[in-house]
Amino acid sequence: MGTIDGATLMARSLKQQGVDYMFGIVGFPVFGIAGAAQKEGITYIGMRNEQSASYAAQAAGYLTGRPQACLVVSGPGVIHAFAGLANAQQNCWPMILIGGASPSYQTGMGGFQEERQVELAKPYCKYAHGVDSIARIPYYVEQAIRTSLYGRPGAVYLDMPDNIISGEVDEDKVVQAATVGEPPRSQAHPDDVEAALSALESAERPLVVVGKGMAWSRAEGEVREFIERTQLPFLASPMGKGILPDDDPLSVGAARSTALREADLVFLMGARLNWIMHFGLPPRFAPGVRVVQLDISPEEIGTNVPAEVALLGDGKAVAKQLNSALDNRQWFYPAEAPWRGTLKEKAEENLAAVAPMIEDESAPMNYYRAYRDIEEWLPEDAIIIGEGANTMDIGRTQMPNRTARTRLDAGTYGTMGIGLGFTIAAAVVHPDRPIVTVQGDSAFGFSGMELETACRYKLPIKLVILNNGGIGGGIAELPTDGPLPPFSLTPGAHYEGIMEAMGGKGFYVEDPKDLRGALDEAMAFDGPALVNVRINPKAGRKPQQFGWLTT
Ligand SMILES: Cc1ncc(C[n+]2csc(CCOP(=O)(O)OP(=O)(O)O)c2C)c(N)n1
Ligand SMILES: [Mg+2]
Repeated sequence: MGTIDGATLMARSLKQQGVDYMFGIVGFPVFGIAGAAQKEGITYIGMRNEQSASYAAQAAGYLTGRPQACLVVSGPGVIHAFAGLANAQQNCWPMILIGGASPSYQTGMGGFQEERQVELAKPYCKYAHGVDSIARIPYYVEQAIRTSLYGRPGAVYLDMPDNIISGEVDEDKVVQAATVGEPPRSQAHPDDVEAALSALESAERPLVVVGKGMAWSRAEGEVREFIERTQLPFLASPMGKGILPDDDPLSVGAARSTALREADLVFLMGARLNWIMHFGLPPRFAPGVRVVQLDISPEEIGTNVPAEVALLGDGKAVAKQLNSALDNRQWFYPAEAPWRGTLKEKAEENLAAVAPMIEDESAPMNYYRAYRDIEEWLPEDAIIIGEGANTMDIGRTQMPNRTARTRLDAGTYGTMGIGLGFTIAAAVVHPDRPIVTVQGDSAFGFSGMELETACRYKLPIKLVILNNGGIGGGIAELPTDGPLPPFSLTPGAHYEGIMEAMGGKGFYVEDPKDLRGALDEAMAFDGPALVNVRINPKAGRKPQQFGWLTT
């Protein structure tokens, strides 16, 4: 038997554990790992910034159902990638970050790009470890992947010193590891399943909140059956969109605030009562709202509002239990319940409130007018990435999702910068599907240079920038004197020129009548395309009863 080097062993171990994609930036000391990964059949995508690489790895993890890898150099490379670790952790998405490290025999000497990486990674992930032996690489990879995937998914970190990467070991000394199987699917206690259904039956104004936990557990079939059978009104969380189609008649997305505020019982299906759901507290929820909570993580149960019934377990398995238990009940929420009328009325009122903006043909256009064309243009099976403030929030309501895991956005952490990383990951994982990204002009700036990556790999992504010349609100033109407002960005900046310069196709639109044509041309183009749309700097969301962070 011969010898094997650490880089090859790392790549082989990752492949064994179902890692098919690696996003990263090479340099000292990780060159060898990227090359070895390609030899082992892992698709390697070289990015332009580690933040984007780390965002790409977690989106690929969410989309494939297995942790995917991010590979970065020591010191600053690892520090940049922490952005992705933290984001993955908050989103409960799996990923494995592999950081190069200074040789272990130089620890503490002030080595090139030396940093206390394991220590610093710890708060942002489920598991962080230094690899201290070449022979045990498969062991560490198995432990990291299993930890990332099992229970509530999250980020993990492995630290790979230079001497471990480039060192060699006799093949017969390698400590082999088992392949991590699919996560075991835990079930809720049958008494709790019955109690949950009884609670729902007893509610006057029930509301189901469908979160991305159900998307992660691939529970779309079971959730659809549950809603069909119970006829309960439901609301999707931002990335829970598509588990049921947004245009399902039982969706109350168009009456979100009323649904949350007036429900007497909320059934959380893989959704959390964090800031996105206004903590489950007044004034956004009724005081004393009853909560039935399905979650994979015991620590999540009761967060901010005590749960009347806890369904602790895997989303898909528990939804199946609920459906089986319904066989003995023959119950569904009645069609004539007044609650349905309240929600329908409010939804119609909200739709009427935005109708004039949707129809407004003035230039530069408002967000709703822009989204009218975007929505009509969006292919049915597109994966949609949204990023920005107004751009993302309005896009959430104006761009429908009809299948699970077709919406990726700034998520639980509210991170600007995920845009191109998520887009590239979606395009790499789903080469068969249209990938459409709608970003604000500020959001685009955080990861814009990844356009080069998209062009280099010939990924036919379609980017739309809603360009209002600023963060949240914009400016119409740069002031000739006085300080620039802190939120300002260059009005009418020609971001489409960056796409052209990298080899893609760019379009600039000022008048709403030109938008659809540009979108169609972008879609027809066989490669990456960007449509830069001038938006009225004063445009915003429809008037809201509560600010977006009102608790
Ligand atoms: C990493 C990070 N930095 C800063 C912010 C603060 N922030 C929230 S939204 C946003 C950009 C909003 O502007 P834009 O993308 O142009 O969308 P618009 O609302 O103008 O349509 C920023 C900078 C953030 N959420 N994340
Ligand atoms: Mg903007």
